[in-house]
Amino acid sequence: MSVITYIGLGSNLGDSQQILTEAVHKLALLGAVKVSKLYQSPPMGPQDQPNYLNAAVQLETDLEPLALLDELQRFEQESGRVRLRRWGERTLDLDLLIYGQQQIQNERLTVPHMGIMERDFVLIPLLDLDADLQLHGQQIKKLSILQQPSLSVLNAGNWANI
Ligand code: PH2
Ligand code: MG
Ligand code: MG
Repeated sequence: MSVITYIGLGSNLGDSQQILTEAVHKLALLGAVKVSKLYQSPPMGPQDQPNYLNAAVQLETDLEPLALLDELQRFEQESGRVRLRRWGERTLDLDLLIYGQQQIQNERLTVPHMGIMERDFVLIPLLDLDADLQLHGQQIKKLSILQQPSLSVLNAGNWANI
């Protein structure tokens, strides 16, 4: 049975738009996808790193959570993933944000993804995909962090050509 999942995408090394486009095409092999706008956002964490490109994908898939995580990690590796330091620059980051209504906590995975509620570069792309999305019993669109967003829209169209 298929489940609605949400994946967060980020990149700030290499040709980030190309890298995120390829990631969306790979995600589309796992099920039906819907893609958010493409955003540019200032780095959270060390400030001596480039701005990020961020987006989110809604993926309807039959994969179980850990099988989906395996695929995401494979796609990160295939992109030539480089990750230099915690919160630091990386070629491709694919985070499993939401998996249906499930709460998951094990050594490999915490879902909903931790830190999600404090990150406008995650929340705003999610709202593109579902304006009424709820997290931890709260309407995302009502969160106060969204009143002063730090990110900007880079491409509001079909940037991933999907
Ligand atoms: N990801 C990080 C660290 N900092 N900052 C922004 N703006 N966007 C990200 O995706 C991001 C970050 C590590 O995953
Ligand atoms: Mg991340
Ligand atoms: Mg990650």
